[in-house]
Amino acid sequence: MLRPPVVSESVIDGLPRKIVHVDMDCFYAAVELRDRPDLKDKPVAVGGHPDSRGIITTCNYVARDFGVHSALSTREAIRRCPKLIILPTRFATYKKISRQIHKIYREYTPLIEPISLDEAYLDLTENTRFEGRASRTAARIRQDIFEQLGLTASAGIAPNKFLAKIASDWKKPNGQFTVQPHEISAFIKALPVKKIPGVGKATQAKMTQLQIETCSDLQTLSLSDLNFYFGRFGERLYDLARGVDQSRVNASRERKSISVENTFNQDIDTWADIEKQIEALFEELQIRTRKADIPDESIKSINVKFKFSDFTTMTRERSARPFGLSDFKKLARDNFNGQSLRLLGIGYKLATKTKKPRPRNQLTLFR
Ligand code: TTP
Ligand code: MG
Repeated sequence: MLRPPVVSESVIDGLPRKIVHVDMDCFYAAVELRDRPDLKDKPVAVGGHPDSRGIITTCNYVARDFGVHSALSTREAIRRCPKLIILPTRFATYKKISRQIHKIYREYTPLIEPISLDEAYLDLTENTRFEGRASRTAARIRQDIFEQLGLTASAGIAPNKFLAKIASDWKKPNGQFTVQPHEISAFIKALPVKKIPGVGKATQAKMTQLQIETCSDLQTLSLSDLNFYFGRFGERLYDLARGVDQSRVNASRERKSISVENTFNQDIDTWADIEKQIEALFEELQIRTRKADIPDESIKSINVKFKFSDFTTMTRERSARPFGLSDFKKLARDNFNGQSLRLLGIGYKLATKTKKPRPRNQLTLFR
């Protein structure tokens, strides 16, 4: 298979880049604890009520020691940690604080790509503070956030977005980690494949079957092997396994859709299997949607994607509300024709903010 040679360092237009990924520490819980310092050493979660089938959005590190985590049902969280204190979510407050965090970022660079309320990529390639040293600058940004907002953040600094994102998790909470260009090769070899964004449970299971645990193992597969086992994701895996990611920090990104999909180890062809898959995918879609802070009103339609064993693809969409689990099931059921499937996906299309065209020349109004 023909493919351009891999660029060993993350270079775009001949320039090595300096990317920082900032991720706030237990964001919603940290905001709540800022107002309730008396609860600091107690297990605290933010989320819904146990009686109303609520779920935990996040919790502090004390609660994490009990096995409480994001997306767990509140009922189960209380079972694991009976003394858990559950505070209600205050989205408007988190949004306001997120805007304040972005104001700090803008003092350092205009190139900011928000991922969720608490997570963003910054491109510091052109930054001249601290002699252009991105690690020192990232430390300063974290310090500003702490001094101005009383919240801690972690950061990853690397020549590309993929490595920066992984690195921000390395010294969490309240820490940072830098991957220098010459360290990429060693860093990536030891990296467990489950740390690669996009490698979910199904891909991970397939990799375990192939005895692939680290990116070093993944590097032994050829591009055609990767295509064979992982479909279109194979090409991306080829790059990521080598620490290569050419994607740019996109400051004007507007999300147009959100979707999740699963390629099966073995094709499925019964409605019962498809239904089970839709249930699992729906749960994942809910988590992703909540984390990206997408309000229900901005969902325009739902869609279901089938990829058949002959690799042909069919997508079906429905724009009539409601957009719940049973609606995804119905859309799939109405379009499933018994052909075996190698992949199933579901997603939402989102309304985008339409920019009103500005009048070309205001003066003409007064003529
Ligand atoms: P994360 O950055 O994933 O988690 P976190 O900031 O709480 O903790 P960490 O220190 O590990 O980064 O998510 C950011 C916020 O998004 C989190 O505070 C709450 C919200 N969220 C949900 O509402 N549902 C979810 O399933 C997840 C994962 C997060
Ligand atoms: Mg976070």
